[in-house]
Amino acid sequence: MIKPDAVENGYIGAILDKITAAGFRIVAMKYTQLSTRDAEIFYAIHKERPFFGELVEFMTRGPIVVAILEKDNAVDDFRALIGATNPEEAAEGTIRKLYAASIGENAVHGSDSDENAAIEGAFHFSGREIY
Ligand code: FUP
Repeated sequence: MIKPDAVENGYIGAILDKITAAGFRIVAMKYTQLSTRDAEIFYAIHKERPFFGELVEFMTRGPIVVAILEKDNAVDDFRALIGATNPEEAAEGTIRKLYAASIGENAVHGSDSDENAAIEGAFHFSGREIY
């Protein structure tokens, strides 16, 4: 996901450029906005965390870009491309270092395992939208 902060700041094109330049193939993509219920379900794993309310508020405040990406070793390589959750700790040249302002508003989301990638892909897309 390209999150609301990055969309508001006009970084959709720059972020997609870095993603495709790094060798990822886009197999599904859409511009959409999460409802409160969508965000609560997507981030259910963080339900008990103190930042959950702010996270849901942030993720629903404007449109986002969602995509399914394909590549060998995609989960690890994408997490390397986006950098640490906290942009202050993200390596130079990573998407979060370049385009994110804070840990709460950190520009992009990447799945943390193949299993969660499949779950998250199915959350956003029907089979007919995946190419
Ligand atoms: P990541 O896998 O890097 O997206 O990070 P997490 O799954 O740990 O966190 C998901 C989202 O929760 C982050 F993108 C932003 C939010 N978060 C906070 O706002 N504060 C924190 O301390 C940790 C996460």
